[in-house]
Amino acid sequence: MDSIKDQITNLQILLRYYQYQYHIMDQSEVPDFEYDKLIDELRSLEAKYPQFITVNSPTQCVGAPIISLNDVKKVYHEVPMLSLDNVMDKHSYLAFHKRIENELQNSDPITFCCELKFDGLAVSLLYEQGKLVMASTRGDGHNGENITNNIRTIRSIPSDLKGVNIPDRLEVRGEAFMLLSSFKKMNDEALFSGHKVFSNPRNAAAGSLRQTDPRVTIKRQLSFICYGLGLVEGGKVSTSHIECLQQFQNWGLPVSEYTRLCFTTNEILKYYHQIQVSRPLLDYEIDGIVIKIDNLLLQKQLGSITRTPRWAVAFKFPAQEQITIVRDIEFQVGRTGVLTPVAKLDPVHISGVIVSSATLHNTSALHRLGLKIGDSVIVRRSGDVIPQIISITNRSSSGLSVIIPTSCPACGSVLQYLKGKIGIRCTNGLVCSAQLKAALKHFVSRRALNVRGIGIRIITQLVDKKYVTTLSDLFFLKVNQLTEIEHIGPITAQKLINELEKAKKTTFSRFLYALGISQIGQTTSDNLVAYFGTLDTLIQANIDDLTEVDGIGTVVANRIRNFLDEKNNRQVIRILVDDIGIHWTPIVGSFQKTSSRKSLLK
Ligand code: D41
Repeated sequence: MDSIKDQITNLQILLRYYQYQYHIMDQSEVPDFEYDKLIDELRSLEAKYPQFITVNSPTQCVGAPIISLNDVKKVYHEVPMLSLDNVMDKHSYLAFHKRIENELQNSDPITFCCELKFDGLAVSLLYEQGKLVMASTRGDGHNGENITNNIRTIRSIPSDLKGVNIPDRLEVRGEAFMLLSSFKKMNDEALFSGHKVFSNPRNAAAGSLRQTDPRVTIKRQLSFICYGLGLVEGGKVSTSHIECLQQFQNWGLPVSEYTRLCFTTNEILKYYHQIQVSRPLLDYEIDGIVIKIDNLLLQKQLGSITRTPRWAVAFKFPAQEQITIVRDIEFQVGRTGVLTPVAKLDPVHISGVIVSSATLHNTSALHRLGLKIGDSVIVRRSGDVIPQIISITNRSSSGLSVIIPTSCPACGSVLQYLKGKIGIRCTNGLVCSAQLKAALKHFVSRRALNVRGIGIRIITQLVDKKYVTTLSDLFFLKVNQLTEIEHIGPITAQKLINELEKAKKTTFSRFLYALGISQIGQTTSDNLVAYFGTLDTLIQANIDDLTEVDGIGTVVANRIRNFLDEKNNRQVIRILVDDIGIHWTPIVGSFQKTSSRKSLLK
């Protein structure tokens, strides 16, 4: 009997520690599914041996323990903020559905409202006479923290509701989260200035909401989506969930455009699969869908068990994270010469794909994590992006330190240490074979010159055989050189040459983007083209002219100027345009250098 008690106590201690790491320190040491597994284990042990349940067992409080880093004010939730039960597969979902049908004993078919499950933080907004008076976190479901000042920095949350029939007191519940694009931007900036880098958007959103200085939060750009009601006094809302959401929208509150009504299990499963397919296209993280009974009266009839309503369930997507072991660390040289550490892993399956390598942001991330070869790590794969190492779960006692290269692993040249030691860079430019390969890959890519049939496999061999030493060499390739590449016969070789010929007709913006100037993406290229109109005008532009262009600051302006001032780059551009004949239809109606954008705006 003692060992059961120990087992329960150990699980309680471990889970409390994980909760603390997650909710207070904004770090996760275990993947979510591992945490869920442990809490389920504890729950079933406590169900069998209720004498060992303690009031502060992690199973007895939802979410964050009521301790916090700062002395923040507590807020009591008159209507408790419940959490959601999870199902992980179709079988368990169907069991939930059947149970509901049985319990309601309703002859009419039940309507369900299906929504996305945003991966952020549950927040409650209190409006009095249509004015936002309080915003709070969920905390343990009964007591949360007052985060009104930070919530006021979220642009999509109105401080005044508009429209008619607004109850005197209205509590709206929803999820605060960070867009993936904002997350990336924030982390890039943090890396540059040596600030804390967050491992995922959820932790970043949590960190932002817990900021004591709202001026920091405002820079973090959080988003919000409403998904439910809390308190309603002095007024009425609809008795249908989807109509409530519609009402929220009419009052100016943000709701998701993906919410749908479903009438059968087949429709619900179809929704689940459709959302799973769209998931990589979204600019935010979701970890599943939420299925709710639409009728609020039926919801009431079913009620809740301690922490979760009986009328709703979260149907989660399969885990995107796994634990594995780091076997080696290699350094890859990117297009701009920056070295990225790549961990070679014991292969693991993550959502249908075998993952055997993962990147770290940069060399400083390696130091920050203190990663050693032999350590166990959490690897995350989301969408089509390269898998990433999120954190270390277990440090190997005999772990080998990573040897940071002192010369470029591709060309052997001396390395430069970047500002704030955030990274290391090979400054050999296109003379470095790794940078040349990456530059060529970008040059021919779909959004650049779109040369079909040429990918990294062919590029690697062409560079290794020294048939291509600059971007322009691609266009001088002969059939007999191409046939020396594996799997290329004379017919394919001729086809590739034809494709290269076709690619010579392009647009100015594609050409500019294809050059691979650091920080010049498609949008910036479009803006540069719209502003300068011709290559000659752009080449002559000074820093002041460049900073007039939408989205270009002094850093990017200097990058462009440095690129254009480099003798080799000027020569490659000249060869590409004058000798090879890359051309585009001239742009009409651009702003041109003489007409300043600022004066146009006046
Ligand atoms: O998008 C979400 N994360 C989401 C969370 C959602 N779409 N709906 C939710 N509905 C509820 C109930 C049914 C309890 C009102 C939720 C949550 N709860 C929730 N999220 C975190 C705690 C509770």
